[in-house]
Amino acid sequence: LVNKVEYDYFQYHPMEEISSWMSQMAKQYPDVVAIVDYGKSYENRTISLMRIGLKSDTKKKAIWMDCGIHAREWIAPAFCQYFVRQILQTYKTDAKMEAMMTNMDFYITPVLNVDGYMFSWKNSSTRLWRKNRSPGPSGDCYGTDLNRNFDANWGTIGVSSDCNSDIYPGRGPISEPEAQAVTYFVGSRKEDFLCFLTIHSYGQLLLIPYGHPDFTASNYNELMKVGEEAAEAILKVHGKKYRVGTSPAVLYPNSGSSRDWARMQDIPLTFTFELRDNGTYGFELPQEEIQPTCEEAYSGALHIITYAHDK
Ligand code: ING
Ligand code: ZN
Repeated sequence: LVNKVEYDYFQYHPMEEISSWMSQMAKQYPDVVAIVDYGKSYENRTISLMRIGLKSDTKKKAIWMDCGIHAREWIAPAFCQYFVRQILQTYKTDAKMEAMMTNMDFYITPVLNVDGYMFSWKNSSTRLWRKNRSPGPSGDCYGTDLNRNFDANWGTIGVSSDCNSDIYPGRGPISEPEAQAVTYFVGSRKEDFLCFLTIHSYGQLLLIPYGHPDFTASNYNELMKVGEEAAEAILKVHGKKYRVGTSPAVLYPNSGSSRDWARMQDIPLTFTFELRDNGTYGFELPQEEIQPTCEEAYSGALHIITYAHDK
């Protein structure tokens, strides 16, 4: 008999452990959690999401959340796992969560950029890898920035044509299998999605569309309002300030992001979360900060999701 050790949500986990955690959760909650394999990475690894929801007689709406589109942002996969645990822990006693899990399915990808995430775990010299692992056109450079590769004003701003750059957008829109996986999965049921949340670090920001300064979301005011309310909810948990706005207003412009693509598909509430910190540790956020970061981000995400559900 093997002693069942509790999963530690407040440590960073390598890909193998996250994958077995996913299967474990599906086993533990067979009526609520299903694993859906929806793509293959460049290096032919499976890209999986967790579909979480309660049975319902009526057609369900959906929430999208992906973590780990950028390899080095380790706090993001940790957050997706925490989020899954929280919703599974609360729905039995919390009527609101039970209603949301009845009316909606949560589609959660704990690690989207599987190859890059594993590469960032390889050794200390690869720890800060950001992109996927596909070779560039010249053969001696690797990786496309998956958050520049989506079909949303692709290649127009905030990118570099140098394939050694961290913001190389790829050979063309959705040239990368990881971006294709999201595009085809979400695109095939885009009417269902109320909300699209993509989780990054760092900077403590809630970013709304669009990354290109020439375009404004038709529901810009709504996105700002819901974002500001989410930032207030975050502030209340541990006093951390998150700024809200479009990428060009808050930091710098960009193109080809998954958030912008999702908004262009008419998914109304699309946000990029930039979790802790503000640059003290950056991508190498100490493990002591996993718990407070997850707690505050959960509160912010839940505000947006609740708004989407009740609307
Ligand atoms: N930031 C995102 C990136 O793809 C972003 C989102 C875009 C932030 C533009 C600000 C401006 O660059 C990270 N940290 O990956
Ligand atoms: Zn990122």
